[in-house]
Amino acid sequence: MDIIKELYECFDTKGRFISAAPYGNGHINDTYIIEAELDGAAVRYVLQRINHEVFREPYKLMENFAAVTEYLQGKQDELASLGQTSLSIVKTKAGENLLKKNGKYFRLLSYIEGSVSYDKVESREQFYECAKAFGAFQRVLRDFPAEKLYETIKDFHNTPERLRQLEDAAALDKKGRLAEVMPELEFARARKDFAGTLIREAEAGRLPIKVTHNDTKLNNILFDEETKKPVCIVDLDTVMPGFSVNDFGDSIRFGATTAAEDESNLDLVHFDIELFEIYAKGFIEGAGEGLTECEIAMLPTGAVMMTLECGMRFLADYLSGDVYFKTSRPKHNLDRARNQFKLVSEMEAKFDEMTTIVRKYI
Ligand code: ADP
Ligand code: GN1
Ligand code: MG
Repeated sequence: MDIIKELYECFDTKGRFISAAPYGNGHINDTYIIEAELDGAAVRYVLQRINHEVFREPYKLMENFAAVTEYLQGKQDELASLGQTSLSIVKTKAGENLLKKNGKYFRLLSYIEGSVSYDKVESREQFYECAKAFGAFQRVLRDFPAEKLYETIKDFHNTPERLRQLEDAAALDKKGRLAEVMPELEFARARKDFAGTLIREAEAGRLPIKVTHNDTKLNNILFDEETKKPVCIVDLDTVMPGFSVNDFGDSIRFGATTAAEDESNLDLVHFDIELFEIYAKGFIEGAGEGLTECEIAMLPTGAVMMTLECGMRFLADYLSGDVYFKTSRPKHNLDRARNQFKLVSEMEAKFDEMTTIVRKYI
């Protein structure tokens, strides 16, 4: 951990470094919790190595991160009324938001004390709170100048483009895995027309572009350990203009399921429509007046879209040799892809039910 101490000491902190340990279950960045000591009191920080293979312009990414964080700090009253707070960036001794060291990029955040994050929905109440928080996130950012935001990952939620990327990975078949995944590839191909639905709606002027989070899975919310209420939304790397229904959908794909995202026993993986209903209610309430009729009507499409897209991304990464998402076993990405596609099938079978649920809120 000497290297972490050295990195920590490049930042403008007052505390003396005590220890560091890997933290969280993010698939992209490397996160460490740092314990320091100041005048006999413990202070903690979160050090993150930004994955610059994924985020090709780390400085621009941090400009976004800082702009959104500052904007949210300016909305402290609105956040406080929701029981929430914003992140806070610790600058380097040179006054920068980002540290470049040995060709790698790091940022330091204050640790939000008394918080925890979850990789699986623990209770219906918790999922409802998560929904309200992600809904409110969009509401709080409704007047954020979108033109200030740099696109940190091009075509991040452009689902037709994600299908093209999957086709490219299949055509290259770098690791000779194509034959093994033909049923999954055909599953994705069969949904080519569906993949363009949201973009077509936007082009027709029916679906608005908003400032959205774009990575709304449960472990990107910190909950208060005691009250179990959301205290802070993290992982602001992908805050960009996007569709509100995708923020909704990404939470559904990760949370409205009976199993973890990487469960390999598909008999255990089911779409939970009750959790869908709870989340829909919370998200619509949290977003307030912010959602149009068309957005509400398209929430079920967002759910299927994000689940399909994420499955395609996992599959493409499997075909490319597991270079994007962190993996901890040989077929991890394939398991994840199959898991997401199982959910897609069940969501499709319950599409009319989902539609009836959201129509109650129009
Ligand atoms: P990744 O992009 O790899 O998912 P995140 O920014 O989501 O990285 O951070 C990984 C995890 O670290 C989060 O899921 C959360 O549990 C934890 N975390 C991030 N920032 C903070 C913070 N400021 N205070 C406490 N925990 C945090
Ligand atoms: C990644 O960074 P993390 O673990 O919060 C990914 C999301 C995927 C998710 C799948 C920048 O999220 O888009 O939906 O994994 N983030 C990026 O779990 O690609
Ligand atoms: Mg994360």
